[in-house]
Amino acid sequence: MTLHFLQIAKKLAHDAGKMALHYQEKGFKTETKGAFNNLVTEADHAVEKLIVETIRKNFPDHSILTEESDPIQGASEYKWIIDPIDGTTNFAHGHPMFCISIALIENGKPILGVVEMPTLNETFWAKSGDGAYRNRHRISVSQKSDFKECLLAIGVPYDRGSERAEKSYKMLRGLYEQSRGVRRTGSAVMDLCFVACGRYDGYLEYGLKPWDIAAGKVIVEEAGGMVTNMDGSILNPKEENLLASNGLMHQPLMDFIRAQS
Ligand code: LIP
Repeated sequence: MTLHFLQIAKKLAHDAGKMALHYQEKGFKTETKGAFNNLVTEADHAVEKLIVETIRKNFPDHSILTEESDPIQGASEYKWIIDPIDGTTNFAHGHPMFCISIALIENGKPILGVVEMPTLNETFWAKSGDGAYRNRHRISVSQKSDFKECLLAIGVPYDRGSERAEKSYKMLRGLYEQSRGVRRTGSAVMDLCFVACGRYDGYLEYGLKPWDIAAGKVIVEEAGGMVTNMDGSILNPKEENLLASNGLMHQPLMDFIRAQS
């Protein structure tokens, strides 16, 4: 059954990626959601409509949670968690770092994740118990275990000036001072996929939403990495303060985070 779900999710993510690229070519309207820097575009809505309608047609009794619309409650044990365009600010500026994220949860447990990166021609995907892949190639996290060997990533929440934003700026400096470098991709989902394939050795961010986390979490864990709360406790989709790593860097990063607070 999960293979069938995976095939539908991969085709849907690919079609959604093509739609997003089409909007980048033809142009689109952009609005703000509350804060001046929290954007949503016409493309976010159109891609979401395509994904929701396709899931409803194939699985009318499944639940759906998406970033830009109200949740849909179904009778079955399955729930899809969708970020139609993750990295919307990048997308709105014509920057190539954005992706489409589709995850499936069965009785509260993530069972598959598909992430389409149309500008990179890369599809990251994983089915629980079967490993993680980038296109046709099996991927795994890095084996780095020392900050001095690491390339890390950090995200900064939209609410500038908040306590968690201040903590993020402080951590950015602290990580920079002891690692090979720190990247701010602007897409939590891409940061997670880059940990899964060893491009990054660790990533942390406050204030994420379930759609920023669900698919990337399955992919990192199936690639041999870890995704938890910043204190190492189990991360459930409602919680927002995320630490992801290759596993070997989890304790050093948790110690670093604790030392910052
Ligand atoms: C974004 C995340 C990013 C985070 C932004 C926002 P969006 O998601 O991918 O990591 O820093 O605050 O949550 O809004 O592009 O889907």
